[in-house]
Amino acid sequence: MHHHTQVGIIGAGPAGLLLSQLLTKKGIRSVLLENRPRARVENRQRAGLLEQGTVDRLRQAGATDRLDREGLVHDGVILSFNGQRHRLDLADLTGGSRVTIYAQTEVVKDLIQLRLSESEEAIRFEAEATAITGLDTDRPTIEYTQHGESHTITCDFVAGCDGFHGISRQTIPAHLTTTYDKIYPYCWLGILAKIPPSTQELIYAYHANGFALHSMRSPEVSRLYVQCAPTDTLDDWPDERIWAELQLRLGTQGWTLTEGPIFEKTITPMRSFVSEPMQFGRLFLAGDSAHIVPPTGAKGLNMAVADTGVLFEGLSAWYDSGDRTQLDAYTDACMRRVWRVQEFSNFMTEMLHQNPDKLPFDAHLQAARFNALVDNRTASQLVAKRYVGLAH
Ligand code: FAS
Ligand code: PHB
Repeated sequence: MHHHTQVGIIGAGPAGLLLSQLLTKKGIRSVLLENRPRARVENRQRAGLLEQGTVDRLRQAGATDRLDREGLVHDGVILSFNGQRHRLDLADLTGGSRVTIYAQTEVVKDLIQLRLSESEEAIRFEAEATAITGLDTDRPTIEYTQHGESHTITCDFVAGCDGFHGISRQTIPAHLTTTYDKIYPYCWLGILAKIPPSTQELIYAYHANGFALHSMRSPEVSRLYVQCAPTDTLDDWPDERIWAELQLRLGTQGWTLTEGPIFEKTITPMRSFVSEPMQFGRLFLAGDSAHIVPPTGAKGLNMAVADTGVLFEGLSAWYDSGDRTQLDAYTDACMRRVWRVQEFSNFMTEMLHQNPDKLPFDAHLQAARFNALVDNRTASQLVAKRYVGLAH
């Protein structure tokens, strides 16, 4: 079957869904192709922290009703170094900015609900984009398969929101692409546990045994992470070991972590990746299709939303007046922020994790970086502004 639309979007993650919703509110038609079933997309455990800019974009899309009711707004964050805790008062240090804890799964569910309530045809699930052609023309084509049948969509523009493993980035000719890749020698084991959080705010912990993070999803569900080896599997981490390491790494005088039933466990590799340019002809990449950051800085989802905002503004200008200036400058408009966020995510990651290859010198550097951050208000202000998404 053939279909024509204005913007063909590949990938129903946060980037693709938000772009589709923003375009629809602007009266610009789009079709969104997603190769996984709806349930799989809605239940994929990933990010949890939203910057104010992300909340603002979701509000512009009309997707914040539940977020306003259920999101947990945080004024501060706790950094722990071998059990010594230091609270960064985000609101004080940034002149009033905060972050919101609201799981990516819930953002995705809200956007899917919105899109399908407006049109059953808005999202095609189990529809895998297999090729993008005609990008050097004004009518590119997306080929896709769904339930064993082949289809095509022609459009004015293609938004490649298909994540790190999608086809969009691969469609840009290799000789025009430069990639930058850094793989860290450790991973995160993430769990969801049916227990009330043992802390009101997130705790990022440096410990000789390795990094740990205490986050949450609701007053009843805690989200926790421990650094593990890249060779580890879930079999290496029975519940008893997870709780023992979390107690040790997050622990401080007079505080214990509440333990309880773990109902989700995943191991996530840690990687920094950038692919330039983020566009080719009428194809524009947004989110993980163009870049990956280690989750220590809580930036992956927020960067995807920031790209989407830039792309939406550029498409709006083109449809309003035929002005292509913003679209032509899309990569440049995104890249400055992408590299600053890469630097922040790398800084937080290397300051807080145990690198198996590190020298005693490196351990002193980590301590010095941590102390410089917490002892100096100006340094604390800069880290706080970058954490909430102000200084990018
Ligand atoms: P996504 O990867 O979310 O979405 C891409 C979509 O495209 C997917 O649904 C995929 O199925 C679909 N797709 C791919 N190829 C396709 C094709 N050919 N045709 C059709 N559809 C196709 N970020 C944080 O800030 N904090 C975290 O704690 C955190 N944890 C993470 C854990 C894991 C395991 C992973 C992989 C990422 C994590 N991230 C985290 C980063 C994550 O949140 C991403 O930044 C975010 O999902 C990016 O959103 P999108 O760019 O929309 O890409
Ligand atoms: C989460 O809640 O999943 C989360 C929060 C902050 C991070 C990473 C993950 O830096």
